[in-house]
Amino acid sequence: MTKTLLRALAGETLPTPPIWMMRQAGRYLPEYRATRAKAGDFLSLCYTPDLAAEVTLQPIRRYGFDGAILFADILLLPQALGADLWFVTGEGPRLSTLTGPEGLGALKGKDDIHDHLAPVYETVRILSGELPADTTLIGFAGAPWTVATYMIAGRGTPDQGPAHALRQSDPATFDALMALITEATIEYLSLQVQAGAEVVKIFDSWAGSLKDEAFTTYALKPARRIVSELKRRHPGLPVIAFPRQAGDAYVGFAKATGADCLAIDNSVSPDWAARTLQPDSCIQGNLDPRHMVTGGQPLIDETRQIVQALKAGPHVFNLGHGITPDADPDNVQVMIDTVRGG
Ligand code: 1CP
Repeated sequence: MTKTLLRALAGETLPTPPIWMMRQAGRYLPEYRATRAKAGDFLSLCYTPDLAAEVTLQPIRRYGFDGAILFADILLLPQALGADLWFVTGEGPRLSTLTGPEGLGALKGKDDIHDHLAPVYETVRILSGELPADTTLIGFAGAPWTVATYMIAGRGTPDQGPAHALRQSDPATFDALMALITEATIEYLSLQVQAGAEVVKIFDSWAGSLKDEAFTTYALKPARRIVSELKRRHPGLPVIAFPRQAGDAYVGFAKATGADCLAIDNSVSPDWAARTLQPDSCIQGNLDPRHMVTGGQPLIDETRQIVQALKAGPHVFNLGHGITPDADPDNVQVMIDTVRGG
């Protein structure tokens, strides 16, 4: 196995960690903005395989990242299940809201999503033929809880209030929605793998608002179900789990779910992660994305500190969350040079 990202995910400790970056295809890159303008809008970009493949490749050409993440969005799956989805410029995604059993009953079944998602699988196929031989192709989906928060509220929410309210007021509807998303996610990721994705990542961006038992029920258990079924269907498939802002609940998460790699956000210290989490799995992370905006010596110092802290075990260098549109593309190069050159 020559691909460094696959080696790290298989548990190998490498002299230099492989690197990729969440939202590496995005608005901070002028070439992304140009292709997005050509597509017209964000969803057309996601559903036009040639253009989605093009923006996936842009950061690989510019920086030579070790991983390429499929360009798509976690909200395409709810749309394939029948939710309305649109993006409001300058504000973000909007969906129809799901408030009770009628909304749930109107959704499609887990196996009825593939016609809608066919362009995504086509993007994966194009990429698997076009990526450099040493670049690993990463597929992804949102975790059920995070996807449910958007389907219920119809938008991003600071505290996931509507989803918490529904799980308390109508647990039957909420649990059935979680089960549908979980099973549809398995089908979706499985077809990404068949199309050529070599790794899959499960983004639970809002896992941090689940505590104790709720975390176990709505973050850990669905991840365990998805990982075990995917590995049953695709033996040896590496999985990265990202229960963002999980804090103490990061401990044991990789073991309990079967994930090969735990992605951590930048609220936890890499030294703590090395001691507490890395004995169980590869660790991905966790530079504060603000450094991509501010740059300078603090960027170099913190990058070195993370590499140093995690160098005794398997590590994939990444940010703790997505790079933001106001980032300076030159700072990304500084980060990469620091990781690779010391
Ligand atoms: O061009 C634009 O205006 C769109 C900005 C953008 C981009 C570049 C959105 C809208 N989605 C994406 C692509 C995307 N989204 C990728 C592609 C690959 C890459 O990383 O390069 C991935 C993996 C995602 C995942 C995603 N979408 C997540 C999980 C990760 C995270 O950031 O926490 C979430 C929560 C979303 C929903 C979403 N899509 C877009 C926005 C602005 C949001 C967040 C909305 C909100 O909560 O208000």
